[in-house]
Amino acid sequence: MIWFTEYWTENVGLTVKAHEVKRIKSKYQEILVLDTPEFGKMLILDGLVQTTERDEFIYHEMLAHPALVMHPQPERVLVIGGGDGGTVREILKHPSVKEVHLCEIDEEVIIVAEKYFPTISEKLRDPRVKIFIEDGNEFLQERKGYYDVIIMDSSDPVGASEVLFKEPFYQKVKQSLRENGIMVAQTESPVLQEKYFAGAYREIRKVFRNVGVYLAYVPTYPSGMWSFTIASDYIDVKDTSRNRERVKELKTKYFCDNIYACLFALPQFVQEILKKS
Ligand code: SPD
Repeated sequence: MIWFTEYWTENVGLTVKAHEVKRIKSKYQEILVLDTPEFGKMLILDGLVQTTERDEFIYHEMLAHPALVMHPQPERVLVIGGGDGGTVREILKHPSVKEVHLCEIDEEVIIVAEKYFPTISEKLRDPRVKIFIEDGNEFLQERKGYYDVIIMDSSDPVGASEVLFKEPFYQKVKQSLRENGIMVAQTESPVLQEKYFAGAYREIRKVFRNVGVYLAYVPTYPSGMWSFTIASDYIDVKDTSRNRERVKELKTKYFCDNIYACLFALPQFVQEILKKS
């Protein structure tokens, strides 16, 4: 057994007692798989928890479903990052989806996910899924006006992922959407990463006409309070009276019609951060 700590700031972190299952150095990062009593297996990239068997459904459902429900008929979906496959699994619960492209820079993440996280990666080989091992920023150059929904399932905005939180990248995302297109991104914790959270919101607002922020509780992410930012030029993404009947048809464990109905109910302090950003 070892003790592993993810440092959320210089002063606080998440510490778990675990068996080390696998540790490898890929071309891009250190990939660590731990097995823990409370959270099951955990996938950790460069010291940062990406997903755990116990709470992954919360993040993946909340990242994928709101945008897919709001879109009138999502057929072509792109995931940038998300090599563990959890977001792809959720996307495929929407019967209108015909094609999912997954653009993951690090093939080793997919290999590790398929070996150690079968319940998360189970849909990666579905015939509707095409995997591209590429840099998301470069991948979008070639995909003008193609997607109905683009989902940024990136890691935190440090190192290679930093560019995925900036205006030029969101411009490319916008150009890659077709009419009625919607994008959604994971945008960090308003409690412990206010700078990144507010920064992402500011950059997305420079590019898209309609922008909304919503939250979910993800126990193994910094502070537990996690944010998602959804945006579209065509669709009023804050109108959660849209397509509510489709929510009831989804088999989910966290996302549900009540959560959808008040998706944009934000605590006062989060509203204040957004107002001043
Ligand atoms: N601090 C953790 C942020 C991780 C966001 N991406 C996770 C990828 C899981 N599919």
